[in-house]
Amino acid sequence: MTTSVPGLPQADRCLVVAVLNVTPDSFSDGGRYASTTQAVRRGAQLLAEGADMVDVGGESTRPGADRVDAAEERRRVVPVVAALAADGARVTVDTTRSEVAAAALEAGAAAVNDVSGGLADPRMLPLVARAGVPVVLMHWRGPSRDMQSWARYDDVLAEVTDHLVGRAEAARAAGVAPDKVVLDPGLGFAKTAAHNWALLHDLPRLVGLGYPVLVGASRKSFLGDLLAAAHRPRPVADREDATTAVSALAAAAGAWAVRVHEPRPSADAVRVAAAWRDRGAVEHQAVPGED
Ligand code: PMM
Repeated sequence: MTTSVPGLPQADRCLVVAVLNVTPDSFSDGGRYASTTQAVRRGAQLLAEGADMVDVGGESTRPGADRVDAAEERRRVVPVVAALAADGARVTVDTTRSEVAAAALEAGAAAVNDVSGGLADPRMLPLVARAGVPVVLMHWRGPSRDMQSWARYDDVLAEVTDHLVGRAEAARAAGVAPDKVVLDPGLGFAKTAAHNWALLHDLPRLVGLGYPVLVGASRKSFLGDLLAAAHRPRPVADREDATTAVSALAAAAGAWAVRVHEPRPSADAVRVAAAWRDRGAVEHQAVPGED
């Protein structure tokens, strides 16, 4: 059984959320989709390539990134959300600011993806509760500028799990419906490669909490480190196959969704995982004359 979240696409498999960063400086696609027209075109392409949802962000969260001001973030995100939502796309907004989230919801976003899990802005969870939309709560220890200095844990799974359960309780206390809470271990956010791998290894335990779980591993530096050659990390653009492998394994471990930059290979991977689980019973269409 695959968990489903009201108001978001339903499928009997892990969903694919495609990243659309409308920023000049995100770590893997920064600067490529900085204009509204380019970003909307890319969003349509992401959906055509198998994304179930598009996650639009206007502020880079790469390690070391400085913050943009709220008006600029809104200016980047809102027209893109509005255009994609008007075309029927399911759009989430990747922001830690309630005023940006409110404007994006007004423009047609279906959910909020808050990498701070509601900690950065005390108005975020009440806003989400009032709007009645789902929210992704990610494990977070502070702003991106110096987050890697907080990558210290005695027991990373226990600490991340306790933190996320606390954030889910905070969301429920603010009035968010329990079935609209999605949890995310926050790979790469105040975490070393070893922390990320430990969390992925124990993903079934996070899934076992009973909340839908989103996994965002796409192109992150722990994959570059894993595939390093001659002490050089694998370049960002060449981490796609590893990202696809994580998508397949995360789906097999029960993730509700994976957040990726290139949806096509992950869309295939999550279908393979579902067919494996269900002995080929889902989404398999026999084509006469083909094996
Ligand atoms: N990672 C990034 C940004 N937003 N949101 C969620 N829920 N989970 C993540 O892992 C996550 C995120 C950073 O990656 P990007 O700069 O490529 O978007």
